[in-house]
Parts: sequence; structure tokens; C-alpha cells
Amino acid sequence: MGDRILLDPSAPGQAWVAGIQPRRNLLFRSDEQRTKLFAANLDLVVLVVAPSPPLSPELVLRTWVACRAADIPLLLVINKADLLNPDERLDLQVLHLLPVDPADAPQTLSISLLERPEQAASDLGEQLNGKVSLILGQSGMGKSTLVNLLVPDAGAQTGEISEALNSGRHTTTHTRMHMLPAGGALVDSPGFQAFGLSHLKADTLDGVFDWMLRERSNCRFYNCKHVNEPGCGIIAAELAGRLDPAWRSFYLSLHEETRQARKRDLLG
Ligand SMILES: Nc1nc2c(ncn2[C@@H]2O[C@H](COP(=O)(O)OP(=O)(O)O)[C@@H](O)[C@H]2O)c(=O)[nH]1
Ligand SMILES: [Mg+2]
Ligand SMILES: [Zn+2]
Repeated sequence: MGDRILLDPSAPGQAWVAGIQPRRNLLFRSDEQRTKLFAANLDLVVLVVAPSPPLSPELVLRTWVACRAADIPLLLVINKADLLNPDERLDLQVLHLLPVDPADAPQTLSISLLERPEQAASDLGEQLNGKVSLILGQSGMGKSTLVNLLVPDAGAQTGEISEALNSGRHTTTHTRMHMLPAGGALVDSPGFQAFGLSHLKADTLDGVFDWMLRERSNCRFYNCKHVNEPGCGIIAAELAGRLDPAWRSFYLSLHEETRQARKRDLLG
């Protein structure tokens, strides 16, 4: 999905596919068996989150890592703003999950697709028009509602319909590309169980976490693994309140995930 092809018109209404242009970027996820391509040539990944159903911090982190690894900008859309108390800042809560320099933090956009659809359409249009964006998010966050709002003939089925049918049939099962009337497109990805990142290289992971890892320069041992070594600079920064220990544990678990996958590849 998202490849740019070169067409060679042969006769009116007909054309040969003459070639596929080099892909500008590729967004992958992996599962137990293999690596899967979400889409190619993306300008933006949109992660839709909301106060309800409960947010998965893991998915936010994994989406952020995958985007940074593929060098694709991420937009965090905070939907269902109507369900938030006036002093509740879900956007800041979501950003706090990420081990990122505030200057490098993804953009956020708070909307209510249900209560303020016109405002939402105009705010989203500003960010999405003219771009090819992949829409991601847990089930129930409002992805289909968003696609239907921006692409009137998309016919994406929303939660209400699925509840009425009381079946799994509503879930998007094919990746679809919806053209935006003002230019650009939305790529609607099928639901998936796990956003595996075992395909990432250790160096890439370190690059993604560069902001946290700058404290590495203070580690006593050059080969410090930042697990429980004495004199670890990252742990010291945690004790000083500069870094959230959850970030390091997530970083270490991703490295473990890639190690396990390499081991499987060697055995298999
Ligand atoms: N309260 C509230 N509900 C919303 C909003 N946007 C979508 N919903 C509802 O959330 C449910 C799930 O929406 P849907 O678009 O199917 O989510 P998807 O599973 O991510 O595609 C539906 O019942 C929508 O009507 C919103 O801004 N506020
Ligand atoms: Mg949906
Ligand atoms: Zn260390």
C-alpha cells in the first residue's frame, strides 16, 4: 500500500505498470512469525487516542518508536475531548509516556469528532490535507468516525453499527486508501493484535532513544547495559528525577525483543 507506480498508457483507458518508484520510507511491524509492511511512502502517521476506552501506553510508545525508526512524523490526535474534564490534559499525559526531548515531541491535536465535528474537520484538514497519512489506534478510539468525516464517501463502519451487529464483521480487514477531497489520502489499516518491533536493529533502537541515552556518557563502564550496574549514568539520572524509569525498562524490553527474534532467525 502506498507504492508509486509508473504507468505507460498503451491505449485509451489502458496502461502498463512500467515500474515501481523507489520507496521513500517504509513502516513495519512484526509478529511472532514475520515482519509486515504497514505502508510505504507515508508523510505522516496519525495515532488516534481517547480517554475511553482505556488508553494503551504500550501502543503509544511502540507507534512512536516505529515512526522514529522509519523517520516519519507522528501526529497524536486526542479524540473525545468531550469526555475530558476541563482541567484534564490527556495530551500532556500521552506526551509524558515518551522518552523524548520536549523540543522533539510529536504534535498533538485535541478534537471531539462527535460534539464538534466541524472544528475537528477544519483542524484535521490543516494537518492532513495534501499528505498521505496512516491512521492507527486501538479499536473504539474513533478512527472510522474520523475517516468518514474527512472522506464523506468512505463508508467506514463505526462502533455503533458493529455493536448492533454484535459481530466481528465490522473490523476493517483490508488496508484501504481513501483520497482526501483537498488532496492527499488516508490509509486505513486493518486491526492488528501486536505492534511488534523485533525487526529493528539495535543501533536503530539506540538512535530512537538518543535523548535518554545521552546520560550514557556518565556510565562508569563503557559496556554498561544500564540494567543494574554500579555507576550507571542513566540510573543516576532517574534517581535525580531527570528520567522516568519506565522509559529505560521499555528500552531494555525492546532490545530483548530484537535479541529473541535474532535468536529465532539463527535457529530457524
Ligand atoms: N464521546 C465521543 N464519542 C466518540 C467520538 N468520536 C467517536 N466516538 C464514538 O466512539 C465509538 C467508536 O468509534 P469508531 O469510529 O468506530 O472507532 P474505531 O474503532 O477507532 O474505528 C463510536 O460509538 C463513536 O460514535 C467523540 O469525539 N466523542
Ligand atoms: Mg473502525
Ligand atoms: Zn549505564
